[in-house]
Amino acid sequence: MTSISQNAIDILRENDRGTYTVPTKGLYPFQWNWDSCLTALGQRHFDENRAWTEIETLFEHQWPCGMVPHIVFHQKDDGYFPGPDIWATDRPVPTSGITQPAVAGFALKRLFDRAADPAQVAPRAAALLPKIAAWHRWFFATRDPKGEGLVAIIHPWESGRDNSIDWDIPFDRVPTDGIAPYTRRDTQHADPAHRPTKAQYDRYLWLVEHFRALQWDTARLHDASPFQVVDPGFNAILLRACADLADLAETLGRSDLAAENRAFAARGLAAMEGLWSPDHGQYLARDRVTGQLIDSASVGGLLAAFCAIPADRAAIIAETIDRHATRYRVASHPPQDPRFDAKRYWRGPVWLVVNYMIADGLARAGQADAAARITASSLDLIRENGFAEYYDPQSGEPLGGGRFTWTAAMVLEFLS
Ligand code: 9YW
Repeated sequence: MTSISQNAIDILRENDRGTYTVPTKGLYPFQWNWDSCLTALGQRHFDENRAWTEIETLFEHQWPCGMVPHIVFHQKDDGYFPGPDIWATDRPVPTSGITQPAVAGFALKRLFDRAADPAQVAPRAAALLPKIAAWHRWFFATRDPKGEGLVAIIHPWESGRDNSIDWDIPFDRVPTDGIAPYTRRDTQHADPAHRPTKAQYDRYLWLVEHFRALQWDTARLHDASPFQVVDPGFNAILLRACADLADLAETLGRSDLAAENRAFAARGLAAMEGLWSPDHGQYLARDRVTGQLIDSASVGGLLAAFCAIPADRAAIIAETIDRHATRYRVASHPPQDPRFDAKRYWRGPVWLVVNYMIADGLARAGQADAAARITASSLDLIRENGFAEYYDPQSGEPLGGGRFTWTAAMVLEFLS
């Protein structure tokens, strides 16, 4: 019998396109930002050199302003919508015009710390360091214009949790009039009942067309967007990346970048307190347009444990995960909420990448048992149901794309 680690390696090799890895064949034929950074963590277990290349390739497509786009369209492929013609960002190699969770700083530090020979990879780390620092600088300059310490996403796709219940209220404000007719491709690869709705796609597209009309001038898009949301999960990833990048910068003799990123992390952590909900026992997203916290206890507020939140908050998050009590943890939305939908993408299903980051954060915060329960549950899910894109948290049914890259990468991490 083939071991799950060998299966995971086979999937990572199968989806490898030489210098970048596709999330899965057919459904997602390009390079996605946070997928790649997490994929590198899996690749390091069998090919360290290849893992570094994955992140280096992504940063070759960083925009001059510092933004790292959420998709790099390396090759033509009509199997995905919206493709490069819709984005029309006018980049040498086409990319999308929005970003994704900034997990690169965390991934870089982990690759460096766990390298077989850190001295040998130090030059590669030193070359990536200022690029990641420029991305972080871009975030705070363009997505936190009032200096609150936390950044906003301006499109649900940026969160990586596309159709989360968190976005329902602010997303209602996005109009749909005037969008060009389009044909979705995701619903041709996967069950439409497990994907975002047409009403959501219309709004995704309206925002893309709106930003395109502003020539993708990233300095203007935040204020011009009717959708501005401060997501605790997205910010936790960025703040963890800032703290990790600061440590690495110190080690590599870049005390300027260390100081800058430490300051981002400290200010952001203080501001995270404003997102805490004692009633829900977790953090919540804030609608920046209205200033209101959004009453949606999704996994984004549990993912906050990935950054250095206070230990008592991490303990409460561990209890909240237990209280939601799905057979497979961690559901992207708790079944106790009537809006929960066990099979629809980010409105209920379990995603292994999120599990990995929550478990990592809880372990660091002294919640070793809670972290171990997430790891064990994640590996059960794979042994029983294979390497899917996401899973029903109650039945474990595999959903979305199959032979999925970042799921495979996380398995190698969970097993290590
Ligand atoms: C899309 C690739 C991406 C992930 C996102 C996930 C989904 C669909 O797939 O997005 O069309 O971009 O929501 O987090 O990066 O795996």
